Amino acid sequence: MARSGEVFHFKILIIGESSVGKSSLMTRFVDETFQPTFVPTIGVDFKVRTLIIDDYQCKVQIWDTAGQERFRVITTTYYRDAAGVLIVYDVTNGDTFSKVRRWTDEINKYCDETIAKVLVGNKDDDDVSSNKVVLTDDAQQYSRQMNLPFFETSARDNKNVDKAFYEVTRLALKKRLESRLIQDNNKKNSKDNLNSTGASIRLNNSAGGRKHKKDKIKSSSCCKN
Ligand SMILES: Nc1nc2c(ncn2[C@@H]2O[C@H](COP(=O)(O)OP(=O)(O)O)[C@@H](O)[C@H]2O)c(=O)[nH]1
Ligand SMILES: [Mg+2]
Repeated sequence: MARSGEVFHFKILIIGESSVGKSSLMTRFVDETFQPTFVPTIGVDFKVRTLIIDDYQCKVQIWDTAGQERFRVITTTYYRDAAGVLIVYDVTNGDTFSKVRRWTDEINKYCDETIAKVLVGNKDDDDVSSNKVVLTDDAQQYSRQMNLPFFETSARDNKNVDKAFYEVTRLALKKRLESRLIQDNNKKNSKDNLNSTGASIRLNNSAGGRKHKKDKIKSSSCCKN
């Protein structure tokens, strides 16, 4: 049962180079399906899934690009009011990893600086071995430098997909609750109020809510900082 009946709404974005699997991650997470053939994304689209995180009910709108990333003309509407973002690269394509920095800069330009971010290396399939060119260690090192939680996923094999989405939502929820706490305290102007650095919300890490039938969560390839 969700706390207080309140529903928290979050807009979560998926960005990264074309063909890294952004649409596939969204479809895997929301519809539990995977489309092996390339279907170009047409029109800005979002899908909704409700998550329960530490008893808070979170309605997550997951936005997928309309394929504009190919032309680097993602509209500001896409970024507006986003609470979280998955920055995705393809572990079998080094060029997509080298563009992660550029996508991070893009987010910093258009989004609030408090936006929750996670780094996702997709196509880390069960049989990826020799095709994998972006090594886990290198991506992990980068994610530490950038202070980003990091997940290696496979939309095809349903590996760590739930974990990545839950983590970005958990971080967004934490930020929402903290800013609310600060606002409440400012309003009350109480003596023992918490200041912006002192306010802190603790949320459990465990993923709750609807369990997907085939979700395989491999913690070994999830590397949170
Ligand atoms: N092997 C493998 N292929 C994937 C995976 N995720 C997506 N793909 C394939 O990669 C291609 C591009 O995926 P898509 O989701 O359209 O990428 P987008 O352009 O970033 O939205 C499609 O052919 C997908 O079937 C994955 O985890 N493993
Ligand atoms: Mg797409």
